[in-house]
Amino acid sequence: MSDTTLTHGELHAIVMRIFETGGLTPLHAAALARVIVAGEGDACKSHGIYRIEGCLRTIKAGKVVPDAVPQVTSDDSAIVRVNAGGGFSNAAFEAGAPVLAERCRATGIAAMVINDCTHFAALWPEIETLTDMGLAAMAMCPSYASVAPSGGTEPLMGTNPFAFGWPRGETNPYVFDFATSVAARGEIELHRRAGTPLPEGWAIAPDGTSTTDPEAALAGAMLPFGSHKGSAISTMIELLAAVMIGDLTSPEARDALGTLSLAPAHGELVIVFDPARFAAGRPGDPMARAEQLFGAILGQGARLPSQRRFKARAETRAQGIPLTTTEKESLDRLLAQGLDAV
Ligand code: NDP
Ligand code: PYC
Repeated sequence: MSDTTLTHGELHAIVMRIFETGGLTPLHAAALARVIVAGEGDACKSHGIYRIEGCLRTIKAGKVVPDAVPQVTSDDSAIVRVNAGGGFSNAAFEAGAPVLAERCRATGIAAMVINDCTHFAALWPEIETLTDMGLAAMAMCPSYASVAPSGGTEPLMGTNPFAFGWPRGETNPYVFDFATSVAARGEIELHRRAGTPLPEGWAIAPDGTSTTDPEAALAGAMLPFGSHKGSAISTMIELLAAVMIGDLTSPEARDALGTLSLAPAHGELVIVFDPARFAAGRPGDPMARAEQLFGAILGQGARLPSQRRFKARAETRAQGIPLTTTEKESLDRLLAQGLDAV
């Protein structure tokens, strides 16, 4: 049972004011508020309002440029570059997305490289921006070293999120978005705050033994999902979205930041595809064929990824976003005290 209910617009206004009070320019305050309200509104608590304090701490520590202006460069190739200038990734993505879509329309496939950004967000808001334009999309980024490779015992990879989306016209898109660790680090932090144990198999303690204690997990290492398979996908992300784009790998991002309690700085890679261009000259409509596949999945009683989120979104748009008294008091405190609150 919630104690307060806010509309998406009301929560956006509060979160934006918190970030402006914290020193972000309106460009960044608005972009951060959009992804945080999207997370809270879609019941993705690990990337909702709980992230505000971490962003403010990162600003206070001088680890992000609060008034950075993203620089977009493109030519007639498929690669669009956005230099975030040390600012948060969200405004950089928003600046580059229309150019990325234009390049994809021209070439059938295009990639956006975001460099020198501070990154804390879920990837699905970006993916949905692109599926709304009728494009298939994938996004990935490193994080900071907190996950041991399968068979190892020391943090090396990040929680390295990977997201994909397929457009479905007027229907909500097909979207998945997950950490390549068993769970996002934010989930472990939420267990720590709630005083609840972790499920088995999420993490190892500093001595390398399996643990369900969130404190020991945060001090030790998280584990990749699907053992060697998740470990390999996470390694691919380090290669494509760090090494290949000339930006920091997860161990480099951790060393540059010197802590895991602030938001890390590194790069991000987004790739978009125009399904009609790829299917040109081949039998069948790719959109209709995709619908057959989704129908077959649902026909077995399985659900599509993001269905839970879309249901939560419909509910919070109709009834407001539920917040506990503690959460509302925390927002009030952050608004009143700004950076002094963290
Ligand atoms: P989850 O494990 O909660 O969910 C992963 C995906 O699987 C979601 O798309 C989810 O859809 C879907 N899903 C879950 N259960 C089922 C099911 N039974 N059938 C079909 N689909 C299902 O995500 P994570 O905890 O791994 O990641 C959470 C967020 O953390 C992501 O948004 C990610 O981008 C973010 N993150 C960001 C990082 C960063 O550095 N910026 C680092 C790591 C993570 P649904 O939501 O509808 O349940
Ligand atoms: O939840 O793992 C996570 C995470 C790390 C950086 C941003 N989110």
